[in-house]
Amino acid sequence: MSQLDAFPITRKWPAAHPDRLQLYSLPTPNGVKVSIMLEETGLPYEPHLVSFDSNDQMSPAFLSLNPNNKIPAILDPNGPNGQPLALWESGAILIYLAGKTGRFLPEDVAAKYQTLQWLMFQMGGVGPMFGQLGFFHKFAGKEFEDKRPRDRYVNESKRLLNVLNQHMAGRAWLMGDEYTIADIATWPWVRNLVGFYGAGDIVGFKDFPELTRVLNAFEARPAVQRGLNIPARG
Ligand SMILES: N[C@@H](CCC(=O)N[C@@H](CS)C(=O)NCC(=O)O)C(=O)O
Repeated sequence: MSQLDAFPITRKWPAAHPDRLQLYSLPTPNGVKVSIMLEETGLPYEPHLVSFDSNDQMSPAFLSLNPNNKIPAILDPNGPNGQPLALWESGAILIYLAGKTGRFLPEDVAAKYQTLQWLMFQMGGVGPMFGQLGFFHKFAGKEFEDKRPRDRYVNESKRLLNVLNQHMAGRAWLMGDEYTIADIATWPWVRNLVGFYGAGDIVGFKDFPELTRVLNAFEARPAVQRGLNIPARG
């Protein structure tokens, strides 16, 4: 018996290593934030694939941990006070893992809150807006005759990209020289916009040279390359 047996999610996704942090995810732009963070920190963990093909995110086992039916989610057997901690929302998970490992969130108080500012900018702006653009540009919304919703998200995505592009001039990472959880949250979404969504032309990505530069640097990190494919798709 392990402490994790009390969590119904472990019945659908049994923990082979109950002493390790359990990750329930899929390599989407939100999912890879956490696998990249785990790879960057070297924390031992066990990844479990939540397949959208079989609607795993709607299963009672998954909903028992995250009632919001979205990946990523984690279950840490060694949470605060030695108790297991279940957590969802990628931004909260990144902050938690940064606190647990002392990595990728500056100690300096001002720099810490500025990192959280950029993290919130990703969570509240970049992710939701790019996601909507993906719907109207690549998925079901593509067929809609009325192009105004698509155009709204194109314009908003361009605006966000411009904010990022201006900020990145003369900086290696969002916080300057220091690579942080804000980068781990943001660059997978920029990558997804031009890659998987194929929206580079429609947002004029070539007009944002700083973003291409930083995205290349992000993708060159070995931990990022590993994290982008975790959990492996079945
Ligand atoms: N704000 C959430 C968003 C998570 C999210 O949207 N996850 C998507 C994949 S990228 C998902 O699980 N979609 C499944 C569904 O909506 O059924 C986070 O950052 O964790």
